[in-house]
Amino acid sequence: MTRTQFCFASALVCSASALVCSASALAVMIALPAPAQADDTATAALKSADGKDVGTVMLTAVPTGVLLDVNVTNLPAGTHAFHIHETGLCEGPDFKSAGGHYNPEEDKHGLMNPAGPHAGDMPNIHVPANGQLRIEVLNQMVNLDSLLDEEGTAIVIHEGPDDYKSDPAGDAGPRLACGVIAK
Ligand SMILES: [Cu+2]
Ligand SMILES: [Zn+2]
Repeated sequence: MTRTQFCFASALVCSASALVCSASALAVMIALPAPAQADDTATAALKSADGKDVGTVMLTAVPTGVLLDVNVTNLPAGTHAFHIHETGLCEGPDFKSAGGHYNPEEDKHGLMNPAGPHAGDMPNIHVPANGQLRIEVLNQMVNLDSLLDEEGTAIVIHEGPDDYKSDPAGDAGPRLACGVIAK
């Protein structure tokens, strides 16, 4: 749409042939600065079971997968499983609506499972006593376009740690926080 609109705009001023018009529209687009919300990023706003804001995850498409910039606040101290789940729906308080782990290849669960892992399996996060943590995680098993498909996907943080081997969910306990991955 944007390109078409540019084409009309420059057609008004240049009154040249359609071919020249397309060429100048392209030149205008190249000269524009990148938009604030680029096509290669997404965000998940994390909410706790009682609906409080507990942080954000910024996702950026990179050549080998997706880089997640995780910024959590007000979470209980300790080691928590950190996953991408298969459905973009976070209904508290149990967040079961987010479904199982994101697993398009139909593998078994666990970073240490010879028959795994799920694409949505990621290392545990370790939240310090003040409840705040910022870390960056590279997931090379996913790409951003697939995470944003029709069903969507969600980031889920669990009460306990992922043991990296118990199928289907690492024995990580209840879901503490959830955030839909969205543009
Ligand atoms: Cu999970
Ligand atoms: Zn898993």
